[in-house]
Amino acid sequence: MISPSPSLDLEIRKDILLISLNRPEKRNAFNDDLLLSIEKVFDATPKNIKCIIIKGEGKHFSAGLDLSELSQRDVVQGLEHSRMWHRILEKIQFASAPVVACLHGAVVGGGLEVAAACHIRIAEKSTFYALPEGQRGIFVGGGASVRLPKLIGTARMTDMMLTGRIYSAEEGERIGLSQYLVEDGSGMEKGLEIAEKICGNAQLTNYALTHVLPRIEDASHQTGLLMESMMAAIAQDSSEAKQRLQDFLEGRAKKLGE
Ligand code: 1HE
Repeated sequence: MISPSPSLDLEIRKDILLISLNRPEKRNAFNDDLLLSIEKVFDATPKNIKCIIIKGEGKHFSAGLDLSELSQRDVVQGLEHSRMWHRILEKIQFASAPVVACLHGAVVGGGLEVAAACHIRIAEKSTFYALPEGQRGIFVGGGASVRLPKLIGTARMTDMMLTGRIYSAEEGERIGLSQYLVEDGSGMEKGLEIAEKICGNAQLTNYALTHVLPRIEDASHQTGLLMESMMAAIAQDSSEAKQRLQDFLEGRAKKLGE
């Protein structure tokens, strides 16, 4: 797969697609070129890819929105720009394969919004999280007000923006910003380990987790339960599920945690 921009490095390792934000001189701040390039990659992800990893080159994952592109926009352009972020981050959240974010250094503003659209977040100890929008006199525009409260609660997001509070990697793991906390320099190793596990799952299970579970979360209690039953029935009817259950019953399945 050829990268649409020098600001984005792509590498395919077997069935894993590695995406590197490559604008370290601007701390991987998202200008429109970088964001639209990400969209092109998610629109054209090869069918054989079973997991996607996103990471940042240099000392930081991302400094968020490229503020140099912000100042000249009027209201309509601002609305369209935020909706563009929504469109593209939806493509990350509802990608054809689960997305793992390997985080380090700054994960701030739009960088945190991109991370929140991913399914698994692995944070190296250097990671820190902030929403400087509050201090810059603006508001989040890349979906944080919908995705972040689901991870950390509305009260914590409100505090981050009202006070400029910065969460460390350790705190971030405790409150739910990342699922994993690893030593500096070992994020990619952990990312690949997690990606291998994801690749080993039945495709339909991964689909249920990344496409159906978030819809169930947004549905009413009763609708969610019905959606769960329907997904469960579809999943158990697949030939892959039947084979996996057979393998377990005949002692061929891996033990839990293997
Ligand atoms: C940038 C950006 C950026 C760095 N847009 N150019 N995000 C922020 O408010 C965070 C702003 N950035 C920072 O607080 C810091 O850069 C960091 C803590 C992330 C890193 O610090 P440091 O000391 O390593 O780097 P630096 O010296 O601050 O920046 C290096 C260069 O990157 C410098 O440019 P240069 O030409 O002077 O070398 C910076 O101007 C540039 N740079 N961050 C543009 N964000 C969908 S809405 C989302 C809304 C938001 O994301 S708002 C939050 C924006």
